[in-house]
Parts: sequence; C-alpha cells; structure tokens
Amino acid sequence: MNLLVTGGAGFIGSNFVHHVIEHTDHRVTVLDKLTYAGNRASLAGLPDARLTFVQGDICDAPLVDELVAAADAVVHYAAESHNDNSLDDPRPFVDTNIIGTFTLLEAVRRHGTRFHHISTDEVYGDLELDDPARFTESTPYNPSSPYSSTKAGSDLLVRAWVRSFGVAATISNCSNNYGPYQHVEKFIPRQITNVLRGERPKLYGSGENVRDWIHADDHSAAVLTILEKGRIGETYLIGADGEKSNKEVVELILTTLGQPADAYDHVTDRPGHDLRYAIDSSKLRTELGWAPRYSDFAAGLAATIDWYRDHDAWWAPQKDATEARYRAQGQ
Ligand code: NAD
Ligand code: TDX
Repeated sequence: MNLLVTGGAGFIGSNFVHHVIEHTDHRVTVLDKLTYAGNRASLAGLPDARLTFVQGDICDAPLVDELVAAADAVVHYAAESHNDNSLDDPRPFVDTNIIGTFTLLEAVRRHGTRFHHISTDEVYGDLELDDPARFTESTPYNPSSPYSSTKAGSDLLVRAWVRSFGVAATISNCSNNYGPYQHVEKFIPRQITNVLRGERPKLYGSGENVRDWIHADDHSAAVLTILEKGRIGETYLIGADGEKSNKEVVELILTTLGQPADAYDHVTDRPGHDLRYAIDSSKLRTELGWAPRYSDFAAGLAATIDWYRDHDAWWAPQKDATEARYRAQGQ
C-alpha cells in the first residue's frame, strides 16, 4: 500500500512512520508543514525507496488532492497539539485541526480513499480522581480547551462524512503518549531535559492531575491494526492502563536520574486544567486483538530518558525558546 501520513515529522506521526517501515512493506508519503513542532530529523535514516517527504499544509486543497489521489490510504496525524499553546493563541488550532481535516475529508471523498483519523481522549473532558469510570467509545463529548474542542470538532466532521458521503473512515482516540521524538514543550520531555540540564522540573498546580500513559510505539501498532482490521465508521479508544499522577511521574524521572524525589518546583496551574483522563480500551483489545507491549511504565520511561540523554542534538535547539515561553507564563 501507498500510505499518506499527515504530520509524519511530529512526535507520534514520526514514531508511526518508523513503525510502518520496520513492520510492513508499505510505502509512505509524509505531508508535513514543519511547524515549530515538526522536525525532519525525526525521519532521518529511513530508506528513500520507502519514504517520500513533502513539506506542505493540510489546508492546501490542490496539494492535498494531488497527494490523496496517489495514496491507497491516509493516516491523519497533523494537528496543533499543545493545550498551553491553544490557550495563548487558538487560531492555528481552528485552522489546522478543523479546516485541515475538512480539506482532507473532501479529498478522500472525491477519490474514495480509506481514511484513518487520529484523535485524543481529551474530547471526552475529564474525570474526578476517585471516579471508578473510564472513557469508552460511548462517553459523551465534553472538551475543555481550544485544543480539545478543535479535535472534537474534527472527529465530528469525520463521523458526518462517513454517514453523509460514505467516506471509508475510522477514528481512534488515544491517551497521553510518551517515547522518543516528543517536543520538549510536553510534560515528560520537558522534565527529563530540565533535569539533564541541571534545572528543576516544573509541576503545574498540586501535581495531582492524572494522565493515562501509553508508549508511542504501542499507539502505532494499534493504528496499524485499526487500518488493517477496523470496521468502517467505528471509533476505537487506545490506552494501556497507564494511569499516573503528574507528581508520581516527576518523582520517577528524578529518581531514575539519581536526584532526590522532591527536587521539583510547583508553578502556576494551567487555566481549566483537566483533572484526570482514563481509557477503557476493551473494544480494541477484544474486537481487533491488539495489546500493548510496553506494560512496565518505569522501564519505558527509563528507555525514553536514555533516548533524550543520547539525542541532545535533536532537542537542544528548541529548549531555550520553549523555556522562555513558559517563563513568560509563570510556568
Ligand atoms: P506534534 O505537535 O508533535 O506533531 C504535529 C505535526 O503536525 C508536526 O510535525 C507539525 O509540523 C505538523 N503540522 C501541524 N500543522 C500542520 C499543517 N497545517 N499541515 C501539515 N502539517 C502540520 O503532535 P503529536 O503529539 O505527534 O500529535 C499527533 C496527533 O496525535 C495529533 O492529531 C494529536 O491530536 C494526536 N494525539 C496526541 C497525543 C499525545 O499524547 N501527544 C495523544 C492522543 C492523540
Ligand atoms: O511543565 C509542565 N508541567 C506540568 O505539570 C507541563 C508541560 C505539563 N504539566 C502537566 C499538564 C498535564 O496535566 O502535565 C500533564 C501533561 O501535560 P502535556 O504534556 O501538556 O499533555 P496534555 O495536556 O495532557 O495533552 C497531551 O495528551 C493528549 C497531548 O499534548 C495532546 O496532544 C493529547 O491529545
């Protein structure tokens, strides 16, 4: 198959491209705008015979049409992805996440191309810390931030294009990813690279907020499974039973790097900060037979820490500007 992967120079998209090249015979074309979050170096070393890189915008309808016409399937990762940025300037989130997804849907509709839409558990809002419930495919949408509301909007566009126009699409909503190639603005890489630089980790508010962590490679395997075996029109939740409070994660990063567990600072909380996310991925596991490989979070985190220690040249150019932005917000 010829796969068109949007956002393939970003964190999860690049992990998916590596996964596809390693585990299948598919050819991949990446369409990526190379925003501040995209990095061509995340695809370095992959064979030219299997991978074509196109720098461009998913809102560019003629370009999207040409690339979709040449593809057997589209896997759509491209997005503005950071909640804090969406509070500062929501506009690019509306443009890329909504108009960009609309542009892709119109192209796959014209060409009859299989489409898989990558989304997030944040579309469901948040849960109380002591709520025994977890998100399922039937949880009502209740997004909190400009980021999650634009992702929710893009999911609803996909559902409508399936029902109204018969587009052959599936959707997956995944929990928080960690692993190599994640931008240093995000929680885990920010704290790892802070400690590597001799700076203290920064915890928003109390640090009691809970995220449900999954390794990016497990996310990639799940997406490939849905692409191959998923039922058209269906949504699948992806998660690996990895609930941890932010405080627990920071303490684990510190102790893994040989520092005292309490050597972190509390900083200004994120406005509207979602309390807890938790995914029930039974549908994906029982219907399609997927299971995560990274069941030991401490081991996956240690491997991720090693990756950042060994890839200073990949993240160092972005670190100062990222921290300057956070400092300006009191974070
Ligand atoms: P990222 O910010 O690391 O990467 C996004 C990529 O999209 C970048 O390479 C960027 O250059 C590209 N891009 C942005 N706007 C574009 C445009 N207009 N045209 C073309 N390319 C554009 O994001 P990520 O964390 O890898 O997230 C990828 C997808 O996964 C997103 O759809 C996100 O909502 C979803 N998701 C992320 C997580 C997570 O934990 N990071 C969890 C669940 C779902
Ligand atoms: O310095 C920090 N300190 C801190 O306590 C940062 C950057 C974050 N946090 C907290 C906020 C969250 O509770 O850590 C948690 C994780 O923060 P982010 O990495 O910004 O992720 P989150 O807001 O949970 O969203 C992520 O998961 C769902 C991705 O960025 C989204 O793209 C995805 O949809």
